[in-house]
Formats: sequence, C-alpha cells, structure tokens
Amino acid sequence: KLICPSMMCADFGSLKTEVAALDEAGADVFHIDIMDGVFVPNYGMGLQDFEFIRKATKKMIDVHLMVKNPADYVEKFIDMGADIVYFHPETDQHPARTLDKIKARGKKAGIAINPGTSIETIQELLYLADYVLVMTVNPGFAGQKYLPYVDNKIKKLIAMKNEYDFELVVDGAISNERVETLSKLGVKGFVLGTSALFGKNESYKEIIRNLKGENN
Ligand code: S6P
Ligand code: MG
Repeated sequence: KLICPSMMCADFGSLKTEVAALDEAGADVFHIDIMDGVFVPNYGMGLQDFEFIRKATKKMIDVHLMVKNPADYVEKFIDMGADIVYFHPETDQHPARTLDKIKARGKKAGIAINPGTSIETIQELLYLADYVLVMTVNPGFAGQKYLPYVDNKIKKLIAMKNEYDFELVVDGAISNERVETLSKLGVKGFVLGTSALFGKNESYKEIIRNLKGENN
C-alpha cells in the first residue's frame, strides 16, 4: 500500500514540520499537484513548493501535472527530483512519446485519467505507463465529493493491470473506508487529502498506522 499525501492540503504556514511529520509517520510518496489555470480552473503548487519539499524529504515525490502541454515541463520536474511524473493524456499531442521520455530518464511514468475519460481512449498507453492515476473527482480542487460512477472503471483497470503491467493509484475524496475496500480489490496507491489525512484530530502517525494495517 502506498500512502501519498496530497501536499496542497498541508498547512503551508508550517510546511517543514508537516513534511517531517508525514515522512516520519510512514508516508510513502509526496503528491504535488501542479495546475496551470487552463486545463483546470485553479492554480496548484509551484516550483518553489516542489523544491522546498524535495529538500525536506528523501521519500519519493510524484508530480501530478494538470497542465496543457506537459511535455514542456517533464524534464524540469525530473531535474528537480521528481520520481514519478503523471500527466493527463488529453493535454498532450503525443502522450506515448512523453511517457517514453520520462522512462528514458529512469523515472516512473504515469497517466492520469479524468472521471469522464474512458479506458478505450487511452488503452494503448497502458502498455507504456508504470502507474495509472484514476481521478475519482474532476481535477482542480481538494475537498470534493467522490464520483461513484468511476468505480466501474477502477474495476476494469484492476482486471487489466497484470497484462499491461501497471499499478493503480486513486486520487480524489479518498476516505479511510475507500482505502480499505479499494486496496483489497487491488489498488496500490492512495492520494490522501482532506477526506482521510489533513485537518484531523488524530496525528499523521495514528492515521497512517491505521490505514496501513498490521501487514503492510
Ligand atoms: C485534485 C488534486 C488532488 C487533491 C486531492 C485532495 O485536483 O489532483 O490530488 O488534492 O484529491 O483530496 P481530498 O480528500 O480533499 O479530495
Ligand atoms: Mg492530484
């Protein structure tokens, strides 16, 4: 099970302490949302935030590019220390080429699939992707409602993941209960924001310990 804190939900007034606490609590991958105000109607974190977090932890960092023409930026994020790069195939003229470009740099390549994007439109890319990030909300904002119709797509992708050789990660309104049920079904990673991790009374350590259970 990979626990991936969505850092746009962290308390930016004490970002260093937040990163250290999550790191120590057993977070596996720090999830950085980058938005351009065009592909999604919002602005996410910036390069400075990414750099700051990269310096503050040795854990893996993934960058979730919600931007048009992501190929222009993948090298930049890899140079800055991203371990996994996700982009939305519909934002890129040549998504297959961009996936190869990320892998050629020795990093993990991921595609992010919007709730309204069907598997058929990205199926060939599954051969090239190391990770598939299934959006369970429309991208752009934290604190939204889970879209239950995506469950069907998650199940289909779980059935395909061995043949195509990718791991599944879910992003959007992921609660404790959903980590539990989806993990049993075969989802590997969980991007956690306001639904399960941030702004709670329990410590990150307690939350992550409970989420991971005894065995993993
Ligand atoms: C949304 C972004 C996500 C959110 C995360 C927040 O566009 O890609 O990573 O930050 O989903 O989690 P929650 O539990 O507040 O929906
Ligand atoms: Mg995200």
